[in-house]
Parts: sequence; C-alpha cells; structure tokens
Amino acid sequence: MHSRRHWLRAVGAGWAGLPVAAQELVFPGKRPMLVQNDFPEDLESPVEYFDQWLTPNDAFFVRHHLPRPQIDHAAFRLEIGGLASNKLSLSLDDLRKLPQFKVPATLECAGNGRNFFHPKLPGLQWKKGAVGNAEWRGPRLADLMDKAGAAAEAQWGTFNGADVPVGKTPDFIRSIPMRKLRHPSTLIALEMNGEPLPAIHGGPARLVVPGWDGASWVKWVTGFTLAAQPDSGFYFATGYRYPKYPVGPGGAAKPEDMEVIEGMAVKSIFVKPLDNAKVARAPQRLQGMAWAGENRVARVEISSDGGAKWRDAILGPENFNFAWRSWRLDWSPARPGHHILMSRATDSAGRVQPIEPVWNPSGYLWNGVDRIGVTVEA
Ligand SMILES: Nc1nc2c(c(=O)[nH]1)N[C@H]1C(S)=C(S)[C@@H](COP(=O)(O)O)O[C@H]1N2
Ligand SMILES: [Mo]
Repeated sequence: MHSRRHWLRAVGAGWAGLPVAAQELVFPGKRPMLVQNDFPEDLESPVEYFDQWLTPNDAFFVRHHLPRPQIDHAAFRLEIGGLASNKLSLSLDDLRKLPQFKVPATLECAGNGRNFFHPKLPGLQWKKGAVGNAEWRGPRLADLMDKAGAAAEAQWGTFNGADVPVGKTPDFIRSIPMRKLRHPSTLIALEMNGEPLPAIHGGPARLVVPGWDGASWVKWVTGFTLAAQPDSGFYFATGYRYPKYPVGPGGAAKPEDMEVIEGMAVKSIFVKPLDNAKVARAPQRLQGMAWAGENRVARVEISSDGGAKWRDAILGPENFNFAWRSWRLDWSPARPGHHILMSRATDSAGRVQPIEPVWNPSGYLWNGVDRIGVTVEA
C-alpha cells in the first residue's frame, strides 16, 4: 500500500523544494514521510495518514532538535530531585508498578503551519502534518510528585531528556508550572497506542502535557527537578515564545514582551479529499479533524463557495478534551469545475478558527481556516 509510487505522490503534493535524495530516505518504523530534515529527524505526516482517529505510530510526525540518544533500558533511571523530601531514582519497572493511566491526546508542534505565514519565516517549513493523535499510557506526574514528597514551595518542574547539546544547539530542557503538572491527565508515558513508547517518540519515557504545544512534551525523560523558579536555559526562557501583543507582519518583539506557549489554538483541517484532487460529479464525503488545545471542539463549519455560506459538519463520536475530533459532511457539487472548500472550527470556550492567524516572529500557532481546492469533473 505504501509503495514508492504512493510515497512520491505524497511528497510531490507540495514538496518540490527538497533534493530527490532527501525525499527518498526511509526511516525504520515509519511509513514514507515528508522529510523536513533527515538528521536529526524532522518528519511530517502526509495529511492522508489522518484517516483514523488514533494516528498509528508508524504515521506519527517526528521533531528532534538534537540527535536521538541511545538508552539502555536496564540502566534507565528517572531521577526526581530539588524541592522534595524524598528524592527518587526510579527504574522502568518501578514506573510500571505505579498506577497507570490512559489519556488520548493530540500532540502538535508549535511551528505546525509555519509555511503558510506571510512574510515567510526561517525554521522548518511545516504545512499541515506536524500533528497527530495518540493514546498515551503511564504514571501520573501528580503521583510521582507525591511519592517524592514535593515541597509546598515547588512551583515548577524542570525536565531534561537524554539528548545532549551539539555544537550551537543547546540542551533541550523545559519547565512546566505546578498547576499543569498536578493535572490528572499529565503523565510520564511509557506506551503510545498500546505499544512500548517507540525510541523515536522519546522511549522509554516521555512527558505528556495534554493540550499544550509539543515542546512541553519532553522526550527520553531522565528526570525532573522541583523548584520555585523555571529554567533559565534557551528552550524555556527564549525559545518557544509568542508575543503578548501582535507585532504585525515582519515585526519584532522585545524579549520581555514574549510569553511561553501553553494551551494550543482551535483548528481544523481537511483529510479527504486531498488538496488539488479531481473528483467525479457525484456526492462527496468531506472528512477531516479538528482540535482545540485544552478545550473540546464544539462545532466545525464547511464552506464550498469561498466562505460566503457555511454548513455545520457532523462531529465524530470521540469527544474529549485534549484529543482531536473527526468531522464529516456530504457535499453534492452543484456544478463541475474548480471549487474552494474551507473548514472552520469553534471550541467549547467560544474560540473560532480565524481567517488570518496572528503573524509572529517564530511562526508559531498557525491556525487559519483550512482551505483546499477540488476540481469536479464535467
Ligand atoms: N528531549 C527532547 N524532547 C523533545 C524534543 C527534543 O528535541 N528533545 N522536541 C520537542 C518538540 S519541539 C516536539 S514538537 C515534540 C515532538 O514529538 P514527536 O517527535 O514524538 O512527534 O517533542 C518535544 N520533545
Ligand atoms: Mo515542536
């Protein structure tokens, strides 16, 4: 099914910029992916892989800042230190013996959709596929902190992974505030979609911070430190920040006017038909996904006339905070020729997917109304 031809077709759908050699790389345990970077691996999922509510592990996007570390599972320890009365060093078996919780949650890179901003920005040119939805399983952060005797003054947990700095790229370290660490859905995942967490997704253990941007979901976690203050390193104090007030396209923001990205935006995309598809002049089932960070998806509307009229799509049965929701709508094209189809989601907090997301200096949180072009054959 995933023949080379299929793959090149997916790649060809908008990936003309890369040399052919890069397009032809195959990654163990992955279907053909849109290769943003071959090493360290940055792999985008073609939209057609989003035809199931749970994104299979072999179809899930990958974002690494640094080369993937090798981890000896027998020697693995999760160290909990800092403001805690009972500092811990836990093996994988210790982690597996704690109560385990399952959380379906959508993981999206803050830079997903960067390619659609004008003016253009440096950084990985993700389009629609730096996102996926999986069922994560493992112990709760709250239980780990209780076991470690977290002190009342502890306001932040600072997480490090086993990846190490290379050249000018600093260590990937992130801090998470206590209110989110204490949330019952915040986990150290040992499993993804019922399988041991794959090494490329942070195995044997990663942080799962449902509804928050991917940068919070530290992979290959080796431990965390509880403190009154967050980390002052690059990836928390400088990187992954968003302006408090819009700076205008091409503008710059002062560091003190930037804030950490936490919960993600409301957003929807088409999965079927694919952009630029040719379809028969017959009823078409339009399908897609919608998600809303920490909120639920309340509504998805579809336009087939460039946004003049909108019709409500039917929302899928899986309806959770943190996880995306499928949607569908049957559409009977009234005439042959080219049509612009648009999808717009609204969440449980009343946020609506905008036509024009706020331009920002790192190209984060693109959530513009999705649009595809479809040609109906005469
Ligand atoms: N240790 C470590 N954790 C990390 C990263 C990283 O480079 N190193 N990248 C982060 C970013 S920016 C994203 S979007 C997600 C991607 O997770 P995935 O590769 O499982 O899709 O992992 C996050 N966790
Ligand atoms: Mo990311």
